[in-house]
Amino acid sequence: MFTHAIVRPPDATLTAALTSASLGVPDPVLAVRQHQAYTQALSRCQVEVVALAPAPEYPDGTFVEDTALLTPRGAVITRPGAPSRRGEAALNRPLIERFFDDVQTIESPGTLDAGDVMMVGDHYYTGLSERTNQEGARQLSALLERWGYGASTVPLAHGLHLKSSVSYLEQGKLLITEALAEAPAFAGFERILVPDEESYAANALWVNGTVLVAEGFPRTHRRVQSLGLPIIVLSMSEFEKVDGGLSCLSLRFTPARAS
Ligand code: CIR
Repeated sequence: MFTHAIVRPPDATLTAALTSASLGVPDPVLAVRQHQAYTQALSRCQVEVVALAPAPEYPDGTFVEDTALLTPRGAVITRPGAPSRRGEAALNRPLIERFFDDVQTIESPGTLDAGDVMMVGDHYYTGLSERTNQEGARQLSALLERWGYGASTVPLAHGLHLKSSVSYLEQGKLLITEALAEAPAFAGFERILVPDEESYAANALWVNGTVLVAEGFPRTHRRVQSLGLPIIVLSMSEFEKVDGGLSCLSLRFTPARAS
């Protein structure tokens, strides 16, 4: 369960965000509306939402997930793989320090986007991607193991981040693309397949028993609902244009402070 979420609303500079998609330029006004619906959905899931101020110097700044990994035992400030995003991690750090006593940092030459990190109970899977290198994953594993967690890596051949292709829905269930479904790391899970033509829908977000899903992917919606999980469908068109998904837009956590 999570009690809090950190978000940062998008602003006009979203049009300059990094992208590999060919879906056109995002409309920042519509993106702000979609983000408002997203924050309302988090609130409906019993999460207290804390909003960072917009950061026009960082066009990708709304994708706060990549800048930190927040665990029940401590926080890790990442070193994002895209040079244009590196300053976001330091920018977000002071807010994270308000909620965590133990705050660690990924150091150069390590790179890590937390969109590559999937929490499954006490174990963390880290995707090795264009953004997250071996050294970043090694540093993260060492920190997690110090906190008593398990850690392992998953080589990625497709998608921006690990969680572009797989989402943990709790109770041993993974929502996963056909391309990643046979990865040995995930052999022990119940795998709910996302059809190829709906692959964007693999980035869903379990929040306190409800699953946030992107609009326009009915087959995936039915598969999640058939697990007995309620869904909230959200319009994500403007974020999809810049490779962003539901998980990217927030950091979910429960504060870990002694007092
Ligand atoms: C980027 O390329 O970094 C952003 N345009 C999208 C980041 C998406 N983040 C995520 O999946 N966690």
